[in-house]
Amino acid sequence: MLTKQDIIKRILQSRVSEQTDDMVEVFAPSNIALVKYWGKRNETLNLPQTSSLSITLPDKGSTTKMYRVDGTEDEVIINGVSLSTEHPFAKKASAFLDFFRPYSRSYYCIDSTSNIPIAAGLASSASGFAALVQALDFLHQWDLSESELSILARMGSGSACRSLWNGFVEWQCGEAEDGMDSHGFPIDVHWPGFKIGLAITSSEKKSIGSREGMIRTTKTSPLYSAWPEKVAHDLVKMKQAINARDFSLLGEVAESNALTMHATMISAWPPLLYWQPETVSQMQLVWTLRQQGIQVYFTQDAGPNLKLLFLEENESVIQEHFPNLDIVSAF
Ligand code: 2P0
Repeated sequence: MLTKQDIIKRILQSRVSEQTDDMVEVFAPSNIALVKYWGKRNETLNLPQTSSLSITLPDKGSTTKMYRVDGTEDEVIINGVSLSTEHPFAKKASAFLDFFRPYSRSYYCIDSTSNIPIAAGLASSASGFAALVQALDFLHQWDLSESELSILARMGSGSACRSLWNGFVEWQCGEAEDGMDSHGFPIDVHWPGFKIGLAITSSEKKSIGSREGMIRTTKTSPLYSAWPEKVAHDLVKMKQAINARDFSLLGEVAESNALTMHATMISAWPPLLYWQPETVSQMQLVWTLRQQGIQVYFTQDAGPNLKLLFLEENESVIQEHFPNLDIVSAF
C-alpha cells in the first residue's frame, strides 16, 4: 500500500532546494462544490470514489505566512492565536509537514488567517492546505507544477486540490493507484454575474468532521451505492450547463446533487444530520422564491450553512429576503 511519504518522494526527489526565501505569504481561496466529493477509494492518499466540480470563492480563503524556525517543533498560529502543539489543527499541520521534512530539513512557523468561519462547512481546510503547499513550494523554490501542487494539497485535505485556481474546477478522480492523475483541472469558462451567497447561520465547529462522516456514510448508508452513478450523471449535466451558461440547469443539478449527498449522510448509522431548523427554513424560502420565478438555488456541505447560487440580476431581491447574506462574485 502506497503512503503519502512515497508520493511526496516521487514529486520532490528530483527537486533541489538551493536557496530559500526568509518568509513567504500566500493567499489560497476557498471553493464550494457544485457536484460533491463524498467518499474515498483510498483513505491514506485521499483518493475519491468519484470526480467532483467546484466554484472558487475568489476573495474568501486563507492567507498563510510561513518561515523556518530553529528547534524541533512547528509553531501554528491561526487567526492570531498561537496553538498548543496538542491542538488538533496544529497536530494535523505538523503531521503533514513531517512528510516534507526529509526534503526541507526544517521546522516552520505557519501563521494563517482565514476570512471564513473555520470548520462550519465552508471549506476552510481546503484553502488552508492549498495555501500551505504553495507556501512550502515558494519557501523552498521547488518550482512545482500546478498539478503537483494540487496532488500535494489533496493529500492534506481532499477538496484542497480544487483550491489552486479561480472559477470552475473539476477534480478528476483518476484511476492510478498512486493518485498522480487525481487532481484539479481548471475549466476555462468565464461567467460574469455569477454570485454565491453565504447564508451563515452557525460558525460553530461541527461535531463530526467530513473525514469521519465520509467513512461512516460509505460503510453504513444503504443509499451510498447509488451515489457514484448520480455523480457521473450530474457531472455531465453540470459541464453542459457551464459551457452553455445555462443557469437554471446548473442550479438544479447543484441542488439535487447536494440533497442526494445529504440523503446518504442521513441514512448512515449513526445518522449524520448537518441540518439545523434554520437550514430548513432557508431551503423553504429558496423554494418559495423559485415558485415566484426568481432563479435561486442552494447547495450545502458538511455543515448547517447554505450557499445560495444566483445571478447578479437577482441580487437585490435575494438580499431583501436574506438580509445577512455574504455575497461573493465568482468572477
Ligand atoms: C466537497 N466536502 O466536495 C465535499 C462536500 C464536504 C461535503 O470535500 O477528508 O475536508 O480532508 O479529504 O476535503 C470536505 O471534505 O475531506 C468536502 P478530507 P475534506 O467539498
